[in-house]
Amino acid sequence: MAGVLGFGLVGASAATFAASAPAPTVFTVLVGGSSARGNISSYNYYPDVVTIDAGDKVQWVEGLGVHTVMIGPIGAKLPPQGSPPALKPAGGSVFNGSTVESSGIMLPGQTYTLQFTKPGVYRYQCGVHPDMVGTVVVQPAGAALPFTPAQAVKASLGQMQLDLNSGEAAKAQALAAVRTTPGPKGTVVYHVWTDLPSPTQWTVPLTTSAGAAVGSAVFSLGAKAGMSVSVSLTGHPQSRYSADIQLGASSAEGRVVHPLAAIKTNAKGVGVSNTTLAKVATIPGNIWFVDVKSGNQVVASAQVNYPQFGSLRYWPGVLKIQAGDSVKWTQNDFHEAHTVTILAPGQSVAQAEKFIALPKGGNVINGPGFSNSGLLWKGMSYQLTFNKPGTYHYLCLLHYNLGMIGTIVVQPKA
Ligand SMILES: [Cu+2]
Repeated sequence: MAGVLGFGLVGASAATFAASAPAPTVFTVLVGGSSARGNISSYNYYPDVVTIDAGDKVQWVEGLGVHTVMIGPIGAKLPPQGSPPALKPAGGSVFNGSTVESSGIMLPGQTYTLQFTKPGVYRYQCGVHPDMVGTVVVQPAGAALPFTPAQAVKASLGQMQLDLNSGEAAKAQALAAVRTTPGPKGTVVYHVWTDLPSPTQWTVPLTTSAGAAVGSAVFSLGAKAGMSVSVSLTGHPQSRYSADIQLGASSAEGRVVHPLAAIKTNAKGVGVSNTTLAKVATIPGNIWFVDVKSGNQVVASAQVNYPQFGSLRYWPGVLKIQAGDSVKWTQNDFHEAHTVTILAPGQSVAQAEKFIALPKGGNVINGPGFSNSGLLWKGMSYQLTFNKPGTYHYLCLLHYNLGMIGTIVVQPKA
């Protein structure tokens, strides 16, 4: 498996693990994932929760993306994603629970290792990508571990595949049809997606601590900011259960971020609650837990394993239109920003990069020339009308070197 992924996995073997050698055990966490063809990326740490003992080390191994690892004291505010301090290395090689440690930008194949000395549940995040988070659970030294390093790697590859499969499904949806709407005077507006949309609905199973399935929680994103959460439960008849969304690695850490409506069960023990949360625009993955309680006791919980993927591509990458038609690009993914940039004849990418954040050139193209959307974040659009036949190549100034390029072929009006 290590050969297929292209990097060596470092960690104690199962044999040395069982012998509890004095040397610290090293757990590997894979950073980001990529599909075999390279056009789907996943924004996650694998495994998303790694459980170690005080004195053990975690080694993060960067895949094909550009990410960081930032960790600090429980509850501490870390530098905002994308800010200069979030991208720079900080600290050393030991995390004692009270410092801020930061890998800085990790390029493909790079590693970053921290030794953890203080028990606790520590959440960490990427300094580049929103909602890319992971958790290290540090148990007291010598405590029994749920997984050996080898078992953790095996579980992590399964998690990565789930994210990438979700991305492949979104890609199939992106390619299923040419999306058009009528433009003025009999012209056509073609819709190109930049990146891929994440699912707008996601279901997670509710289980007891013993693993028994007792219901589910369904998250649905509305067209505008806002989310509805529906929790279904089978419990005791004619009972009342409270429910909430917590932040953390497990209900043990639990800080409630969103209370949910109580669940009242019927004579058969079945109940459903529906809650609308205003202004929640994404479904965070691996940060949220849903807990269902009877009195103060947690009777069921669910980890919200929402898939975190994207694609540094335009969909479709090549499009044929007629002179007078328009193309409207819409950015789908919240993990990244992109640009739609057409270079002028003889203009270099380096020259164009000076205008990366500035829209330039208006919305009509009458021939070769520079045009730039500026940075497109999730939900933002950019529209160009092509009046002159020709072949127009364009690129994303942030990701062109990773293959984010597109072509519009403008044919004479029929
Ligand atoms: Cu881009």
